[in-house]
Amino acid sequence: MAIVSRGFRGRPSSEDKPLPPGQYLTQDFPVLSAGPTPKIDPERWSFTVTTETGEDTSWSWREFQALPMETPTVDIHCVTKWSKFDTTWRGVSLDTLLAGVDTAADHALVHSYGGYTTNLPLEDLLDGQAWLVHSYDGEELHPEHGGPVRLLVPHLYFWKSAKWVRGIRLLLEEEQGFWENVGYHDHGDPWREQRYQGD
Ligand SMILES: Nc1nc2c(c(=O)[nH]1)N[C@H]1C(S)=C(S)[C@@H](COP(=O)(O)O)O[C@H]1N2
Ligand SMILES: [Mo]
Repeated sequence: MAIVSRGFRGRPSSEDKPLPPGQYLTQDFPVLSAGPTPKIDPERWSFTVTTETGEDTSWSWREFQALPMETPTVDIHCVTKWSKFDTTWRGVSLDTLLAGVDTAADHALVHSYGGYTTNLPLEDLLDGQAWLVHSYDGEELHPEHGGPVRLLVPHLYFWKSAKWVRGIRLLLEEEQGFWENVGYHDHGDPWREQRYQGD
């Protein structure tokens, strides 16, 4: 029944949601990587949060897998103008990872295996807005999409969602990442179309 009435309306109801300015909707899942896909053995994978005082908190693969998991369904928006609705992921909330971390920082610089970095305000990683995800659409995250683990910050342009994530540095003063350093925005809110520095 739902399919018949949806058919009469001509398109699935999810496409009635607004898109951020300048974006178009895509059904496929483009791969955008600034370099080669690194090979990462989960046995040797770890994730480390480093505070502004140099205090490290690390999780091995096994420790990460034992954390409480969530299954967010979210819309994603790439600065190259594609958006994808209702993507489903599985992973650990940054609230869980940062709960025991003592910091006065306002900024975060995310680091990936392979050398990619991206910066964002620390508050954009908190309050149910960001996850470290290991699955996409019910399957293990494919290496080209950031497996074994990527950051997911869907309310910001997708370049902030670092693939092959290995750690986050918490900073009192902002340090720019790979794209921000060549002119992309430090915050990157798609609804405010913050594509480039100065937007
Ligand atoms: N480590 C790493 N993470 C990255 C990138 C990258 O080049 N390296 N590209 C970013 C950009 S610009 C986008 S749009 C998304 C693309 O993710 P996808 O390839 O899974 O679509 O990853 C982001 N995370
Ligand atoms: Mo992107």
